[in-house]
Amino acid sequence: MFRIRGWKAILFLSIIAPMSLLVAFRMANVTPEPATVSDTVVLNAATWKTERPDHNAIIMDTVRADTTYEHGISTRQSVLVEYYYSNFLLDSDVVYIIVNVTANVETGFVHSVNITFNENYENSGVELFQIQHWSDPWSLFCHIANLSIVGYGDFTSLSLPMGTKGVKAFVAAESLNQSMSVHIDGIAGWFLMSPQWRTHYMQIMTEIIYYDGTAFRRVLQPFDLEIGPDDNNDWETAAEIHEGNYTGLYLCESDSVDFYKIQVSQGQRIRINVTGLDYPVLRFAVFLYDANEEPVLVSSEPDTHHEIEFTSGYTGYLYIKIQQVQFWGYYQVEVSV
Ligand SMILES: [Ca+2]
Ligand SMILES: [Ca+2]
Repeated sequence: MFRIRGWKAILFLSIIAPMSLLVAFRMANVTPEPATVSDTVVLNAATWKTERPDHNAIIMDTVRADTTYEHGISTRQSVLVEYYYSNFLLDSDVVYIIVNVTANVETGFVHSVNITFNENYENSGVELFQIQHWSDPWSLFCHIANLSIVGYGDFTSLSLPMGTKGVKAFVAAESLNQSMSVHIDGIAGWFLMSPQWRTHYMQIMTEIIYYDGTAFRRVLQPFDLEIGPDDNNDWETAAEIHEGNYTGLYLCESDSVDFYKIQVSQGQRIRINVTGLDYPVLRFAVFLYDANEEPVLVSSEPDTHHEIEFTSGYTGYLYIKIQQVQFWGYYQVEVSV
């Protein structure tokens, strides 16, 4: 099971060895726990969904959740889903994520910031990448301002081993000197530990506790992430789309067709842009069919981008088949009417 090769072994050992020394480490001089938190606000979940690739892929999707001075606090928060590594460490597919939290209060101070990673699939795990350096101002991989890390757990620190559902990792940070402005960002590796066909749901929850001058308050921001294979491989399962932009779509040898359908009216003009991302360079063809599965427009020359304009001669569903021809990778579909 512990099959680690080459430079990956160095990477892995550089993480796990120092971390075992730091389990349950707590810093002194931290702000005491608030006696009571008088109010909790749960902000709308920021959601992200993408097809699970079967090769290494650059994803680089930012899931943003910003609020501007709600209940005396302004937050800028994001989750950047960076890379997908297929069959990487521990023979697992790994998704690398950067969690980024900034909070400013109008009066009072920020008390603490907690970040929790939750998943109900028991075999997976989360590794807080180089957590021992998160408080280091010279770290390349994380940035922290006016906060000190007072606790953490993940599977490499053995405090949250794989094989249990629920919390996969957490970071607890408290503000230094009752700061009005704090920031933390760092990298987490999401070890899926599952076959490629499995869909995963991860919730990253950030919790900011602050004092607004009269009481302690709490603001929670969920980030709901989903990664799994598609199920739109034929006419019956075509995914319905509308005017707009669709991202996180993927084609490869083992998932060589994706079907979509869109409601059209007679005489309606539709523009469909299908664009492969820069890397890896997927080459594909696009076919439009009417509701009787008769082809109405074919853009069959394998390419990384197809721009199609179509005026419908009927009212009903228009079907779009995207066919992988060469290589693999993500693409996006933009529909304008
Ligand atoms: Ca697909
Ligand atoms: Ca498909």
